[in-house]
Amino acid sequence: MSRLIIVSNRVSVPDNKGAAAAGGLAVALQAALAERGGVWMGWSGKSSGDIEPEPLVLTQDGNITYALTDLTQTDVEEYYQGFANRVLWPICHYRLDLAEYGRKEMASYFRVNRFFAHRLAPLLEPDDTIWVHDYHLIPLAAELREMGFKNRIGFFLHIPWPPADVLFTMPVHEEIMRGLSSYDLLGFQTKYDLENFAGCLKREGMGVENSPGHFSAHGHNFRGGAYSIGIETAAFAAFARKAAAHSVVRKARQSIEGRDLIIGVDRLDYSKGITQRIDAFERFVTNNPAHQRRVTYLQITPKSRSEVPEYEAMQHAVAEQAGRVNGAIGTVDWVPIRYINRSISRPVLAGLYRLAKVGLVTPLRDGMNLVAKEYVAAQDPDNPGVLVLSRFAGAARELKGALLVNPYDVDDTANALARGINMPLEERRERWRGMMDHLLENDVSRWCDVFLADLRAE
Ligand code: ADQ
Repeated sequence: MSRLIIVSNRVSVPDNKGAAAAGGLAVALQAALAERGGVWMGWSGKSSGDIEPEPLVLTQDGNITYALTDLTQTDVEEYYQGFANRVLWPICHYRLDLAEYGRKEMASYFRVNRFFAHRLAPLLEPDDTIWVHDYHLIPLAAELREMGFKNRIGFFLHIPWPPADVLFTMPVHEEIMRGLSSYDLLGFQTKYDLENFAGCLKREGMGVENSPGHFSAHGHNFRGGAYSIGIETAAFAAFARKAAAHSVVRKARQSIEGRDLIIGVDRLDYSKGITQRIDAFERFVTNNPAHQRRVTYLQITPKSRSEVPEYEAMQHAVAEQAGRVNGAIGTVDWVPIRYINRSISRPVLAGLYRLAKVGLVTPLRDGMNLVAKEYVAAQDPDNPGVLVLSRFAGAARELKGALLVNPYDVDDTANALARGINMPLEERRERWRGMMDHLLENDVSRWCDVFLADLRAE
């Protein structure tokens, strides 16, 4: 079996905290690497200031080599915070209003991809299979092809892919499309993302779809498919079963004092619809006085990308909004919203999901959304909670037992909350069983195996 080379912006180098600390994706990719042997390369997360980064730092763990590089401060600002997070991220989440184009940032994006290709090249062998992850690294295959590499190279996009009218607002959309066309296999989260990609290719005659999922563009034939990412379902369910004994989960249970718990868990990001969700919770309580003082909404939101101004502003906006709602509808003995800005270990998170009667997952746009899947996996089969899920999350294509909502419609989400809180046990069990069976079968290891098998198939 040929070696596997994974390239992603950030790399999960194992630490002594083990699998409980690592997310499902890291665990699955490490397992795929261990099976085949190989390399995981990416950015260390560190800046080298204004001097050229030192050579790659290589760490060996069994048959896996972790290869990390620093980036100059200019590249951190222009490639990572700039083009990746202030152009591609908002565009792919349909937020044209937040995209900030700059020539320097665009140039840095392509320059850093060339830099990655040159740093990776000495580690490559002719029959290695290369799997590139996510929007930071779209041009990487084109750079490697330019250097003469003929390896099979696949790409998986973790975020949504927008339709042509949205993508084409980006000045370098042609170069981005050419970059994608240099891979052998493109993986998207859902068939809608794949359709959007095919539409972008056809719109200006950049390429053709010869048969479903088979494309020709820029002189290269390649395939595209929908590969919905999963979680480590069985392991996550096991965390949740054992979590009741955990002191943090015990304390959380005591503090709810018999109230119904609604849980939201998201990175702090404008795509996650947190402010609309708080509005919906307030509307739910106001419209359903019987639930006043009988429900707690726990929103767990670690800060992310605080160096990007939109995220910094959001941090203040959400905290202020939660405070305002608590002031408006709370009472001396009831704090309706608990808002926590910190990272929680996966076993504890699993236990908190299990305590919650409703999992409230309402992104305005999301590639997949793993929180929705984790919430389902963590439920007690005898007394499962209800998932309220945005129709604009990729997960909505799979989780048919969820109550689907339009997160822009505050009343819709508020009504679904009421329905979820009051849902009879029999219906909850039936909805949950179907989703859980699906998640057990389509877990993250399967996702990984299917993508790699397709990438290796000629
Ligand atoms: P994200 O946008 O980060 O991922 P998501 O899929 O929900 O979104 O994954 C978030 C992960 O972070 C989950 O595993 C969750 O448990 C964890 N997490 C969130 N808050 C946490 C907290 N307070 N403490 C600890 N862990 C926390 C991107 C795309 C998604 C896509 C994934 C995977 O934006 O659409 O589903 O990649 O492809």
